[in-house]
Amino acid sequence: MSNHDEPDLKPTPGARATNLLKREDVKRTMVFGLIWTAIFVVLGLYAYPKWMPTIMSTDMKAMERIMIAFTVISAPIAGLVLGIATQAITNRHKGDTPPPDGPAVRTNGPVVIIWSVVSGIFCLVAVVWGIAELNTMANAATADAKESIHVEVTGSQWVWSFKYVDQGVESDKLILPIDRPVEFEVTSVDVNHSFWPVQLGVKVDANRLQTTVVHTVPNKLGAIDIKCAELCGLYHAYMETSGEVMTEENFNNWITANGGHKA
Ligand SMILES: [Cu+2]
Repeated sequence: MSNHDEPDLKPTPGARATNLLKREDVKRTMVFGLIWTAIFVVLGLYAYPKWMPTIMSTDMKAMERIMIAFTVISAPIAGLVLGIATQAITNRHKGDTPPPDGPAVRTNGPVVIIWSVVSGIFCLVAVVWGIAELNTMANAATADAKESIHVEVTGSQWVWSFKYVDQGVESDKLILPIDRPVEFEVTSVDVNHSFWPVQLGVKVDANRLQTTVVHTVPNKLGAIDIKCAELCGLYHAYMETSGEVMTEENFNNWITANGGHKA
């Protein structure tokens, strides 16, 4: 459809990007995207901390920080996807003939470069943050190794059991003294499970013939929920038990009441 005066040149990628931003539907998509982004940022900063389980260890505090930060970081991505969806839903084509497709975004150099670089940076942040956090936890475990309580945790379809090696007590409840490091040595007698004392902010696989170790320090009195975080069969969802973080004195009383001895 070119006329004699204007040569029919393809627009450059830069011009295509600028033209894209001038389109009415693109502007609306961006406004919707910004609104969704703002909603997720508010959710991450204010709602998540309220919805999270009680924080009963520094590990759980670190988990909260990560969840909040990752929610805020990924808010623009969710915003973009939901922005496009909202625009599509609120601006449906009416009539019989569908309009022709626009040019594919994958051939738009600047857009492809921006989104590759931005998602690359997001992934790098996630990886580096994760490694740093793991390192912090490993260092704490090493530093606390001598004074830790050792609890052997065994998963089986579909119950948890806890053995206090040094105290000579076995229990189906996880009882821990406050402010004392604990080392969980986790295994399974059948299929793979995952040991998850929710409020302590740690989670580790429970595998047959293997012992996986995880360390934490409970720093708040109260109830703990213990769940299985690995689909392990029919009653996986019911593989729960309760626990409690109590004072050192109450813990020792509980140990002796169950036939154990102070270690
Ligand atoms: Cu399970």
